[in-house]
Parts: sequence; C-alpha cells; structure tokens
Amino acid sequence: MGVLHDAFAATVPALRARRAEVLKQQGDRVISQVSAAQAFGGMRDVRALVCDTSVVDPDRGLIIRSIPVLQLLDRTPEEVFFLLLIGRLPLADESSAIRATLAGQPRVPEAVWHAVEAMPRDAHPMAMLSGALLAMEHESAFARAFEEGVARDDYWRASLDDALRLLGSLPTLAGGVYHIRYGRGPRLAHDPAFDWAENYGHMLGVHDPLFAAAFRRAAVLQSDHEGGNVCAFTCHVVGSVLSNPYLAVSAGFNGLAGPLHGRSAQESTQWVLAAIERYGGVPAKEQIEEYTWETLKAGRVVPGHGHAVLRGEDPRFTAMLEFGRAHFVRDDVFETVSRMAGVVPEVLKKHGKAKNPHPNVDFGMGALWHHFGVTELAYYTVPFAISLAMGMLAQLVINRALGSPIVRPRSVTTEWIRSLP
Ligand code: HAX
Repeated sequence: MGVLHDAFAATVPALRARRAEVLKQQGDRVISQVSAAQAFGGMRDVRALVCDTSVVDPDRGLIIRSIPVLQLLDRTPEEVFFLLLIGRLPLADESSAIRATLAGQPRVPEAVWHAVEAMPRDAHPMAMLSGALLAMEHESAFARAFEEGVARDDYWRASLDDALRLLGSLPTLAGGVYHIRYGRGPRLAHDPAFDWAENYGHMLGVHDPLFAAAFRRAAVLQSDHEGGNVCAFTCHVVGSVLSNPYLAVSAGFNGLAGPLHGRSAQESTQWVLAAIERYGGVPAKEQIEEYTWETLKAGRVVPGHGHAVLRGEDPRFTAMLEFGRAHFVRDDVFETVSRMAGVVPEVLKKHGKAKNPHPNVDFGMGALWHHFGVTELAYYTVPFAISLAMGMLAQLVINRALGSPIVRPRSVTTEWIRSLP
C-alpha cells in the first residue's frame, strides 16, 4: 500500500460521514433552478454537480482546496495531485514518495505503441493520446477487481491504483505520441530519476532545462477546473457507470479535444502566428485591433478568449504571461501574445457579445511550447490533457469512495416545453 492509498484511506470515513450528514440535513434544499433557456443553453450556471477538489470563482479564478492557484506556483504537479485528492498539501516525505511512485511506474506495453502507430499518419495527437489509453485499458486494476467481485466500499482502492499507473504513464504516452505523430525518431524511455515534468521534457526531446519549470507551472495551473468543464464532466459521467479510469479519462480527453475547449490552445497559436506572418513581425496595437475585428466580422470566435464561468481575468493566463516575461528574450510569439492581451479584450468589449473579454489559459500556453521548439500546433492540447488528468482522476477516486450514483438527468422535448401552461 502506497503513501497516497494510506493518506486517502485516512480521509474516507470523514468524507462518507460528511456526505451522509449534509444529505440528511440539507438534502431537500433547492440549490438551483433550471429555466427553459438554460436547458437549451448548455445548462450554463445550473448547479447540479458536487465537486470538492476545486472551485472556479467567476472573479478570482481557480481555487484548489481553498488555495488560490497563484499560491501554488512553487508546488510540483505531484504535490498538487496529492492536494486535489487528499485535501491538504503533502509533507516532505509524502511528497518524495508520490514523486517516486509516479516515476517508478512500469514501462508502457509495446502493444499500446503498436496501436498508436497503426493509426492514420494524420490522426490528431489528441486522438492518439486517447487511443493510447484505450489500448492500455486491459491493464485496469479496477476492471480486474470488479470482475473478482470486490466490495463496493473498496472500489476506490483499485481505482487509485489505476490513477497512479495512468498519471505516471501519461508523460511517456504524450512523449511517444509526439514522436510517432511527427516522425521525431525513436521514442525515448522514461527515466525513474526524473520527476513528472522532467520526464515529460526528456521524452519530448526538449533539452532546455527551463522546460521542466515551465511545464510544472503549466501542469499546476491546468490540473483541475471544478467539476462542470466538459472534460471533467464527461469523465465523471463515464466513470459514474463504473467504466474503469482508462475509459473515463479517455472520454474526458475526447471532450478536451474540441475547439471550444482544450483545442483552443492550438487555435489560439494558429491565430497568433497568422497575425505575425501577415504583419511581418509582432503586430502593432492598431494592427491587432484590425485583425481582431476581421475575425469577429467573419463570424468567428476569437480563440483563447472568453469563458463559460470566469468573468474576471484568468489568473492561469496571467501566471504564464509572468513566466514568459521573466524568462523569454526576443520571442515574437510570446511578445505578440503579451501585446494582444492588452488590446483584444478592448475590442471584444466593444463587440459586446462575449460575457468575458479576457484571454483564458489556452491563449498563453501555445507560446510556451513554441518557445521550447515544439512547433506542431496540433500537439498543444496534449500537455493540457495530461495536466487535467490529475483533476479528473482525483475526482473519480473520490466519487468511487463516496459511492456516487450514475449520472442520469432527464431530458424533455421541445414540444413539452412549448406546451407548458
Ligand atoms: N470571440 C467571439 N465571440 C465570443 C467569444 C470570443 N472569444 N466568446 C464568446 N463569444 C460569443 C459567443 O459565441 C456567444 O455568441 P452568440 O450569443 O451569438 O452565441 C456570446 O459571445 C455569449 O457567449 P458567452 O456566454 O460569453 O460564452 P459561452 O459560455 O457561451 O462560451 C466559450 C464560452 C469559452 C465557449 C466562448 O467564450 C468561446 O467560444 N471562446 C473561444 C474559444 C476558447 O477560448 N475556448 C477555451 C475556453 C477555456 C477552456 O475551456 N479551455 O479548455
């Protein structure tokens, strides 16, 4: 039994008792109402999920277990995974134990690589990553335990085994996808001496020592975003029918792959690079205004801007901007992102549609990867995905421990709504 199993086991009785007590005392409380407009409109603002790992405050942004994300920037992804799952930061020995557990996962089976290699050469890297999880699903400890008739109270244990195996393997899978998809030569093996972020840089083939610091920050910033984002919600719905964590996280990744969600990192950088090409370098303020209006007038969304929940600036974007300002010198892509951040919101405000005119985290991330020589834009959702897997897996394990039921809301017909008295 590892350190995370022990630490989580210690929280489970209190988790269960608290849920039972809240249900008993507040079970009849109405916490939300749903209008017909919300049912047609993507359930925006409907409170119908419970998620304790993090909260997205519309004005302050991401808060993980009561800690604003900007206060976690000197933490490693391993520590933040511990925080998400256990509800407190790890002690020093717990921190090194989780690092060693993730780094010490066995090799990814060759069959998984064969499956990814067999995909079409122009498959999207997110499809390859998701496919890799499906090909690895046969390893699921949860699926095996379920077959063997494990008691419901113990579902979380094998789910946590899977979570650790999966998280430890994700940098390898993501690095392997990069090599296979872009013909970057032989895949590199992971090195147990490295931490999670170092291993990812190593397996991507990025040699700049700054990469690990950049990815640590990016992974912490993107580790979770409460329970209602498409990725986490999809993972929760699929996991709620006891599909194993590989299937559930793969499903979440498929949601993240959409242009209005995580693929926005790819779209954003495409948009930024096209501006640089068109104006022959970092565009001036007036050129950015012209460029943004053209996008809007063409009926397109400005990528990397707006948010379904956030209304103030996204602290995750600000943190990446600070990182680039501190470390990057003469980087046109980063410079353009930075300059656009001061201009595009004003245009979006004048346009008057988007409820949030600010850049979101995806707008800045591509500039990071580009800086480190990862210039294949379609790849940019992959580092986001392996980061957000932390939140998805923590939520899944907690839900297994709580015995959360299947998600099954009712739908109604348009005619039913039309004929309401
Ligand atoms: N550019 C142009 N118009 C925008 C816009 C943008 N960036 N953001 C919102 N709008 C428009 C919407 O399309 C909508 O128009 P209609 O009424 O004509 O349908 C209107 O403004 C109101 O939308 P909203 O309520 O402010 O935003 P939604 O909750 O409906 O959508 C989105 C939120 C993130 C999907 C939206 O802002 C968007 O499409 N942004 C660009 C894509 C993007 O950056 N996605 C990533 C978001 C962060 C994330 O999840 N990362 O993974």
